[in-house]
Amino acid sequence: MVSDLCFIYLFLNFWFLDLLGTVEEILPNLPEGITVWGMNDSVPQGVTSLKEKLSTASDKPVPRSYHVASSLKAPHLYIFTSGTTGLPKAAVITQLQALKGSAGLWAFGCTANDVIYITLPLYHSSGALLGIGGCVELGATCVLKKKFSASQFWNDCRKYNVTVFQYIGELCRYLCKQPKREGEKDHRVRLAVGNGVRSDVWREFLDRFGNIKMCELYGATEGNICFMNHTGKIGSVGRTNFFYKLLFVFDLIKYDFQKDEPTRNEQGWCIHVKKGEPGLLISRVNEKNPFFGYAGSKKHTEKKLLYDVFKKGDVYFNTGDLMVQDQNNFLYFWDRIGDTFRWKGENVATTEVADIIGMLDFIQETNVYGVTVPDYEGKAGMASIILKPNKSLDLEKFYEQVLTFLPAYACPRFLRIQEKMETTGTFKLQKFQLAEEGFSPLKISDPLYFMDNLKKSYVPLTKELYNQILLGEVKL
Ligand SMILES: *[C@@H]1O[C@H](CO)[C@@H](O)[C@H](O)[C@H]1NC(C)=O
Ligand SMILES: *[C@@H]1O[C@H](CO)[C@@H](O)[C@H](O)[C@H]1NC(C)=O
Ligand SMILES: *[C@@H]1O[C@H](CO)[C@@H](O)[C@H](O)[C@H]1NC(C)=O
Ligand SMILES: CC(=O)N[C@H]1CO[C@H](CO)[C@@H](O)[C@@H]1O
Repeated sequence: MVSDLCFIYLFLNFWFLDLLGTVEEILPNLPEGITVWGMNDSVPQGVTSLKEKLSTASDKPVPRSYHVASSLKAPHLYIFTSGTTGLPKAAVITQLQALKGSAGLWAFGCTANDVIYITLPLYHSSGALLGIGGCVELGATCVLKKKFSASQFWNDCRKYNVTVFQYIGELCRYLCKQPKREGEKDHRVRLAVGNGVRSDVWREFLDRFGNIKMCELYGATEGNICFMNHTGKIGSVGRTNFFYKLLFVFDLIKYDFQKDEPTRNEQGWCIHVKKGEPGLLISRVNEKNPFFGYAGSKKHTEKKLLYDVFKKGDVYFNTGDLMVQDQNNFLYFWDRIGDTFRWKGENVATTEVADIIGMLDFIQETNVYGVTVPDYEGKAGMASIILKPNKSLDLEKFYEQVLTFLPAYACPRFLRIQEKMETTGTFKLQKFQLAEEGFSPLKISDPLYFMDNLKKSYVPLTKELYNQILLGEVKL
């Protein structure tokens, strides 16, 4: 198995050729002992041709001595976690994690007869460990797409007889936003495995593309915790039971959005949330459930850990995700902590606001975040949107939509129209940069609007209006 996983690098080499120029620049400066391999007939000096080596390699099974891992805790590879906030960090993936990851598709009922379509980047754990590792483990067929394309997705599925695909974040939503076509249920896809699909999108997806079993999987690249949907319940990432409790010791704890840290009681301990209340998901770190941290910097590793949570000396991994557990122990994703902001003493879940705005027929893309307004506590909501091609912005309709479906505190005070949005490698929207840019029409060239409750609409945010807001003459 361990030797099989080496094939991951083979696949990755197809991608590597695109980046050869970048690697070439630093080749002379690489420390001794690092070998760069290229999957091509001709490779530049300093790079070893894997194709050439393969052509002379034996086709006999690999001797056992080569595929015995010396230690399950030894690093298997490093994976850069996406930089939604701050800089990317290299998470250490051990042999054990790679082995566990490769069992994911099997656990969801995939077999050697499945054809698995992977459009996710292979530099993340989902595509590389669960996807490629999973295919190798099963001996299943893998259809690799260099870059996800919403318009070609179903054609590819038909062409290659795809039975299973992997999704992440916004992929299903992009597919739902495609213009409707004839015969959309005409395919062999029976299962989709991934994470982060919102419940409204999940429903729409099933309605439109047929009876595909959607298996939500929750797990951070560097995390020591993982949930799987064991029920196919819409919106839920999984259900806890005795078995899970035994395997993964996790808790949901109260979070203080003002201070941006877990709430502690008078004794200094963290507090469990009640069922139905959002809480920060943390998981116990110990011998059985270790956390391997990030390469290089101890600081990054420390930041992900919480100490003395419920008693002196205990250690927990902070997932950074807020979850809600219902009365029947189903877990639902609520928001990322960095994404939730506080306004008028209330916590605004940006995913909820984005879902409501996304229902409007002229909206292509929505990104919700909080901006700082002088003399106001918390953050005022801003919705940055992209319009659908050939659709025009209806400000009154927008106003009506948010006011009807959202509590007053969650209605975005500002609206920004963008031509295109920067996303991280996993399609996550870059909020950090936008939040930094604030709401000043002097600095931002995109059209900006302001929620006007008297006019019952959004109005252009002029320089005059901006100044009135800063002076407190116009209240938010
Ligand atoms: C790959 O090999 C081909 C054929 O030998 C060559 O023309 C091409 O330049 C090579 N590509 C790179 C990126 O080195
Ligand atoms: C897909 O299945 C059909 C019918 O079973 C078969 O004729 C075709 O060759 C398959 N396509 C691929 C790419 O395997
Ligand atoms: C938008 O409108 C133009 C001109 O009316 C048309 O050529 C184009 O195909 C339209 N695009 C879409 C995506 O509907
Ligand atoms: C992995 C797993 O347990 N998947 C389950 C997801 O939900 C369906 C529908 O209830 C179950 O049949 C699967 O077993």
